[in-house]
Amino acid sequence: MKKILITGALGQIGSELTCHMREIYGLEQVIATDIRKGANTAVESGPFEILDVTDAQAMYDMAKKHHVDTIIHLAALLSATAEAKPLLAWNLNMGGLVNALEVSKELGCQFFTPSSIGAFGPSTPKTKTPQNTIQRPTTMYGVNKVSGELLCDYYYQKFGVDTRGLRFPGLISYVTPPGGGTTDYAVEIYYQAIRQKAYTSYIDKGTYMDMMYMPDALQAIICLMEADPAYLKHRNAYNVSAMSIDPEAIATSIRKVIPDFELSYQVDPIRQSIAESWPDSLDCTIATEEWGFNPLYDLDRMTVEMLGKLSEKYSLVGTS
Ligand code: VAH
Repeated sequence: MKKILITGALGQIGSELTCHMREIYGLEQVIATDIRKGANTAVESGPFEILDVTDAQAMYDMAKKHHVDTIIHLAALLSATAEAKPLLAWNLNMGGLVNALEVSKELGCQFFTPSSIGAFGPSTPKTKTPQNTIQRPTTMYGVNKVSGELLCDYYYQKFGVDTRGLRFPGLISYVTPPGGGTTDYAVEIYYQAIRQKAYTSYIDKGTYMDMMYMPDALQAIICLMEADPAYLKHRNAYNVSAMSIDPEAIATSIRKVIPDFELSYQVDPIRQSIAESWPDSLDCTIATEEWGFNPLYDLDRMTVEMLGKLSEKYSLVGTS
């Protein structure tokens, strides 16, 4: 029986992955942890503990106490916050990762942590970015993600830790908004669409980035972690994505549900420059070949569900 510890369980991925894994493996089989407690289904639906991932001993003691055999390490600062606080980002993103890898090595845990399209940089081929290509990111977040990919490979090759990872695109969900990301606009636009039928984007028209609806991201994590390791030639940092879109594409999709939705722009130069350093579209064929990656949501299907769920959530039923 799996016993899973999730760090960063109150974040955008963690809050949904915790509940998803509890449905699959059992409520008591998933220990949710985060730096602080909050009103969240991840806290209320099963075991929750406060954990600072920069405290190596605390992480080891908690994993041992709960007889954990799987660590899902999500605690990290995202790209925009990391760019504003680079040293804090290095200490948290890399310090937390090393601690989680060391605990996995000591206790023989299977290990997952996400990488990102942020692991690529301006010299990376921007269209249909290959699985194996140039990785010279120009952001602290990107440096963290490339370093993390290499560190996870090292712990597998040197110590035999069963490390696995995905290069996530921007993730879109209606449960827990992201914080401090460059792709957050693609979530905010849906919230503003149901509230005001208008949104002012900080990312410019024509700025394409990879995106994916959260249910596809959760399924990708489960599929990868359950995959036969004999087929995992790449193991860490698989390219995964469901769509390559810009703000105009999302607005066009929203107008199929809310015809009078209006999109305007007030570009944030910092997050715009981060976005421009990332690929426009990933090549995800390796993930499909090695473990069956197969996203189910395209832009319009995601839009219909996002607007419907957010309208229910904010009891605006029938307004969109
Ligand atoms: C960010 N949402 O914007 C994250 C993600 C691909 C982007 O890593 O920083």
